[in-house]
Amino acid sequence: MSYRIGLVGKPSVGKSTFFNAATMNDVPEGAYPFTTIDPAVGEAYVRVDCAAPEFGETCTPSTGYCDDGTRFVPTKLVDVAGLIPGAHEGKGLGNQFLTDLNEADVLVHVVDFSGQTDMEGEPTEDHDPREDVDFLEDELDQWYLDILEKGIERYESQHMVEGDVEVELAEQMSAFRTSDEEIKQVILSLDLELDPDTWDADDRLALAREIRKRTKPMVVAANKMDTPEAQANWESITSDPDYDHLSFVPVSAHAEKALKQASEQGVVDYRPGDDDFDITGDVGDEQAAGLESIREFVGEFGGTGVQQALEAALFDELGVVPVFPGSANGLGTTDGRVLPDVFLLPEGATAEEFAFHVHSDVGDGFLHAKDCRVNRQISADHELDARDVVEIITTN
Ligand SMILES: Nc1nc2c(ncn2[C@@H]2O[C@H](COP(=O)(O)OP(=O)(O)OP(=O)(O)O)[C@@H](O)[C@H]2O)c(=O)[nH]1
Ligand SMILES: [Mg+2]
Repeated sequence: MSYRIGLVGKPSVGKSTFFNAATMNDVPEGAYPFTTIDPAVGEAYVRVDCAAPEFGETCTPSTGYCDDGTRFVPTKLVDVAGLIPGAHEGKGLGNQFLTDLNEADVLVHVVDFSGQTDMEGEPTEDHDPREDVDFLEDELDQWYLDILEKGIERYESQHMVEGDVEVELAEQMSAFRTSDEEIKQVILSLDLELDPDTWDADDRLALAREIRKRTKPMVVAANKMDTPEAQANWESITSDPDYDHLSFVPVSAHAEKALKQASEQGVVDYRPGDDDFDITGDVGDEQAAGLESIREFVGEFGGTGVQQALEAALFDELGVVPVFPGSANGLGTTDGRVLPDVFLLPEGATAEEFAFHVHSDVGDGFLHAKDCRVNRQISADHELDARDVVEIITTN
């Protein structure tokens, strides 16, 4: 199972810079709106503490890599075109963009916290990033509402009598990968009846918003935190109770990119996500000064925030559980590899579901599973925890 993290936000906030820093790609970046038109997909990584050292072993990853006890597990990252107010009515690049978003399991909303770009992504001063945070939520809600209204219309025109409204709505919203059971739960959780005739405009919007929150969880990447303006906005927004419902990660995409580039040049030793690095090669005065200010930044904020934002999205918001397939005789597998894989499983995945993720044959032949750390048998419906090392015992 591979997850897609979508980078969203208005133009010129630094989505492509973030994307390039995370994936070491080279898509165009620019201080003008709509630099990006076609979405780019790349491979980024999320960190998981490797389990091999606990077994006195060294791992041999088959995908991604391991750096000094930290596994870097590949995941897909998508850089989409900038979104402006009215996109659901076709403004800017409009609906195309929203369609690209459909494919994302979780969103990182990149916001220019420096306040130096307006709603259209043009240069300005003293713009309040709150407006950006609000507009993206509103825009997504309107998009969901449009689709919800279509479902209601269809329900009303086809059935006319009371019926399973949630089935019709789930079908209309199938692109968001929601089920009729989930829609029903949302309707009831808002104290609404299972009859759209009784829903007023506010009810419909509340419903759209709730379905959106569940199907497109997101974190806010407060970008350009290397500027004093952004740091001031950070103080005021993260202490504003109106924004308690969101989680914010302080980010400098510039800093991450500079460190990755210096690392490629072989002049710094930097492990992505770390809050410090070593200068290992000859750097000129200018680069040395730049690196020292980055050192100050990562020390203060606990990293550049790029890794942290990706991991907050996947692990905290989406609830993805990383699991190592292990085996009883040490951790070696038949071809001599040690802990070659880390599987990213959906929240609440059981031992048996894990077996199906490994391979359908493994799932079909499932007998029981074993927690390799404590050498104890676990049952098919046991829910797995992050970093479990699990061996599957099959009939074949
Ligand atoms: N100070 C600072 N500037 C940044 C940072 N990240 C990006 N920028 C600048 O912001 C501008 C826009 O960056 P892009 O990455 O092209 O922004 P985008 O969100 O992809 O823009 P569109 O493709 O037009 O939607 C560029 O001039 C970047 O150099 C950062 O962390 N700090
Ligand atoms: Mg871009």
